[in-house]
Amino acid sequence: MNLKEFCLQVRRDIVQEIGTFGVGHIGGSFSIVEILAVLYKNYMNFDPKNPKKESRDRLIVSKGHSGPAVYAVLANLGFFDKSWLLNLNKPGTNLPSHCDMNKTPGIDMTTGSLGQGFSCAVGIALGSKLKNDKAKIYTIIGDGESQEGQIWEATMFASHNKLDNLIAFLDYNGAQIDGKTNEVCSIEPVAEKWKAFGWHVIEVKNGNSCEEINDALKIAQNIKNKPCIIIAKTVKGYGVSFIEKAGVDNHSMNISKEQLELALEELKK
Ligand SMILES: Cc1ncc(C[n+]2csc(CCOP(=O)(O)OP(=O)(O)O)c2C)c(N)n1
Ligand SMILES: [Mg+2]
Repeated sequence: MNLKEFCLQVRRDIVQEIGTFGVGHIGGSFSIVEILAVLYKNYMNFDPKNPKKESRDRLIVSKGHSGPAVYAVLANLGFFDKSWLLNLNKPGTNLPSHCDMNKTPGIDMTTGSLGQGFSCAVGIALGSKLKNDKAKIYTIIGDGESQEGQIWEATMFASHNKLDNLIAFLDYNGAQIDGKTNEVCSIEPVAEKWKAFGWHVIEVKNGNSCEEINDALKIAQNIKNKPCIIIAKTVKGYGVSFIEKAGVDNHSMNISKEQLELALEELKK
């Protein structure tokens, strides 16, 4: 399966997860599909049969409400049976709405309280470096999440410690829970902010292009003495037209059985 087909499959699975439960964070799950696909397919060192393997690369999805996207990827890679996806968010499930490392094989950190996952990623990167481990630590934060003060404390700490084993993504989809990010509280000039905090910054014009994400990651692997952030302009809800068109209303959406069928039809190869 090539990357494009993999992304289509992942989006079909996300919409199935959320459509089966009836409601969920579809917008911010869809916006990071290409980032997840390129990371897991082209870069990360992991073993689905041994999810806690020593020295594995880690992914901390700090915007933990995008759990449904991560679960769809992990299921397709064989971390657990695909039937689990139909239990998203149900009582007793292994796949809660937000990422939980104690419930789901392949989840490296429990996240959902915005800002905290990124601090954990920085701590894990420092620990890994102190152990002389070769692992790379990847993390994804949101643009709304970037309004959290905790993000900037960790940003400063990461460059102070020269964490060149840490690669972050900013899922810059321009929207948060209650509106457009630049109307709620603009994070601009965001590239300059990260540079001023001592990070290497790579900007990706189309964060829903696997090629552009791959090119950025290729450069990021070889940055020495500083952590690296890939600022990826994405589209919230990318991949299904009625979800994308819902705009700021696609943060958490009800998906009816009819809408599920409509979305699956559009996501056919
Ligand atoms: C500390 C904290 N405050 C508020 C929330 C509620 N909340 C969940 S998602 C979200 C919006 C996040 O926006 P963004 O980071 O842009 O992510 P996206 O919705 O684009 O995926 C908010 C406010 C939370 N999870 N944690
Ligand atoms: Mg956002």
